[in-house]
Amino acid sequence: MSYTIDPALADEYRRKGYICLPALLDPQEVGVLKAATERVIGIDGPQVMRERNGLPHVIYGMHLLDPRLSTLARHPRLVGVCEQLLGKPVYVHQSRVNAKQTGGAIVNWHQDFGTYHRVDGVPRPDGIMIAVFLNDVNDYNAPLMAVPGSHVEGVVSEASTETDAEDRDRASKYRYDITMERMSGLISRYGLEHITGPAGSVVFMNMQVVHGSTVNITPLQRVILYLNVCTTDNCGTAFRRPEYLAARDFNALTAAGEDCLTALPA
Ligand SMILES: O=C(O)CCC(=O)C(=O)O
Repeated sequence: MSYTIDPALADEYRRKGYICLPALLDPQEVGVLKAATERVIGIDGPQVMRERNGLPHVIYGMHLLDPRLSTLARHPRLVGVCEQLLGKPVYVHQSRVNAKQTGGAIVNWHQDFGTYHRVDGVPRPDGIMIAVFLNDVNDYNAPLMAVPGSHVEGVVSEASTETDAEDRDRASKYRYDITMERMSGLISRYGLEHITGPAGSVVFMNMQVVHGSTVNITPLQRVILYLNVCTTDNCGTAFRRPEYLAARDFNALTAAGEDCLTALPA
C-alpha cells in the first residue's frame, strides 16, 4: 500500500499550490541525509554554485552524487505523495542542495517551471518541487517565501539571457525574472506566506508557484534538499544544459522500503 495524505491536504495543495508536512522524515533519517549532504557539500565541480566568499551555496544534481540522496528520491513517503497529487509516476528532472550560508545570496522570485519549460523543453508544469528541511526552519533563518495560489497564473516571469555569463553551461546564463510590478500585483491578489517547520519537514510545491528566499542574517543553519520531479509523460525535450541541471534519465521512481535511508551503510 503506498503512502498517501488526507484528501483535505490534497485539496489544500490544489488550492494553494503547496503543502508542508511537518517532520515527515524522522530524526534518524535526517541524520543520514545530513551526513550525505556534508559529503556532497565538500565536492568541487561545475555543479557547485558558490557565494562570493567561496562557500558553497547550491550544489546541483545531488541525487547523482550520493546513493543516500538518490535513495531519498525513492523514499516511499515522497513518492507516494507525488503520485497521489499528480496521479502518475514521476522521475527527477533536477535536484539540488541549498546550503543558505549566513550572509549569503538571496534567491530572487521565480517559478521553477519557467526555466524547465523554456530551456529544458519540459512541456507542461506537471511536476512538484519537493523541499526537505535538514534543519528547523523558522521565521528568522530565511525560510522559503511563496505566493499561495500563484500557480494558476501560468508562467509569469520575463525572459532574458545573460550572453556574457562566464560559463555558458551554467544556470546563471538563463534569467527569468519576475518584475516588482508583477510581484506587487500577485501579492495584492494572493498574499504572501513563509514556510516553516522542524527538521524533517517536507514541502510539496507546484512548479508554477512563485517563490524565493531572502538573506539569512542569523548564524542558524538552514539547509534544504530539493528534488524537482515531473510525471513520466512530461519529459525534457532539449538538452542544452548538463545532466546535473536537466535530467537525461526519465525512468519512473519506484518506491523503496520504509527503512530505505536508515538501512543504508553510512
Ligand atoms: O532554498 C532557498 O533559499 C530557495 C531555493 C529555491 O527557490 C529553489 O531552489 O527553487
